Amino acid sequence: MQTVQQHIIERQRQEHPEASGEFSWLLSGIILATKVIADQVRTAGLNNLLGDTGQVNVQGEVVQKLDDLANETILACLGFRDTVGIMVSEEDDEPHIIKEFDGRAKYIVLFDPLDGSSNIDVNVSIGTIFSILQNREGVDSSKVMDHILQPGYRQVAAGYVIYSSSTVMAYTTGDGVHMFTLDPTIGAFRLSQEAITMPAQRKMYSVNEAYRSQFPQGVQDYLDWTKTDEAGYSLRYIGSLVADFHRTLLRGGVFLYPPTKKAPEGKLRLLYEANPLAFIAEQAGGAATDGRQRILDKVPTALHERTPLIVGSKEEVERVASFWKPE
Ligand code: P6P
Repeated sequence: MQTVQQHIIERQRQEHPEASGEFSWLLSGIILATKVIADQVRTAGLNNLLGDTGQVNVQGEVVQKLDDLANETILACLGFRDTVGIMVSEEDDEPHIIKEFDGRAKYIVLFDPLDGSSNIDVNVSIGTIFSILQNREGVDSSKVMDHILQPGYRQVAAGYVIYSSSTVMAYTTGDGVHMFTLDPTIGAFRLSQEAITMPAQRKMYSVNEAYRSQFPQGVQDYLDWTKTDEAGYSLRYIGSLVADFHRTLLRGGVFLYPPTKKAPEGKLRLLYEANPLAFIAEQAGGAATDGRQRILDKVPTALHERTPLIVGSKEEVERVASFWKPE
């Protein structure tokens, strides 16, 4: 049996012997938070935690009670990890400045505390997504946005936790993708799959086709092709990003959230949704683009900016690109 903490320390020892354990200390804060969230999600129906708070967040979305709880849980579990300088949450307009960057505090944690929360009340799988950057050498701590708005290829780690029939964590630090299942009898995430590779192709696409008429013509052409006898694709769409991505990571296929007339830059957020999932996808041998460029090469210009997202098996992402070449 290997827990995620042991795995992280072991990999750090092998891959980054110079690491002083600060990074694994940070990750253990995230692990603690997601164990608490898993318990809150599992018992929400019993503790009057379903439904919304009546508030609307910076995204213009109604805040579910569990969104708030998950957000506060992560802020509390990480706020006292002296290696964290800044935290960025999907739920909060502004970054949380925890402390000045110094020799020890050098990490920026960006997260969507509970993605897909509109599905909570109907017991559909939901998830936490996180991305970790390091502060930029030589840039003053006061230049907060300069430290945050880094392209995704600079991430030092990324991961997600899916709260479903079981609670599963996947993470990467750039040395492959590793997956752990929460063992409720001991309260620890135990290694379930190491060095996961995404199948290079699979005849499965995942998109909300209700918006089809709003998609760029090239995307509509791709969707028409998938329905031909020659193509023979099937469609799976859960409407919860972490669940749709988790299936794509393990079984292959392609997930698309293209631009629509209502959301010309797509609906999903670059910093704490597309970037971490793109890092994981590439580390598993997959690919992620916004239709024009690699997600991880995009230079962010705003904290909550959105991006179109095409992510999944390399060949499937390339096949979408063969139909849709945005001008
Ligand atoms: P639509 C959930 O609200 C979410 O942010 C993602 O989890 C999911 O992939 C997407 O929105 C679903 O959006 O427009 O298909 O309902």
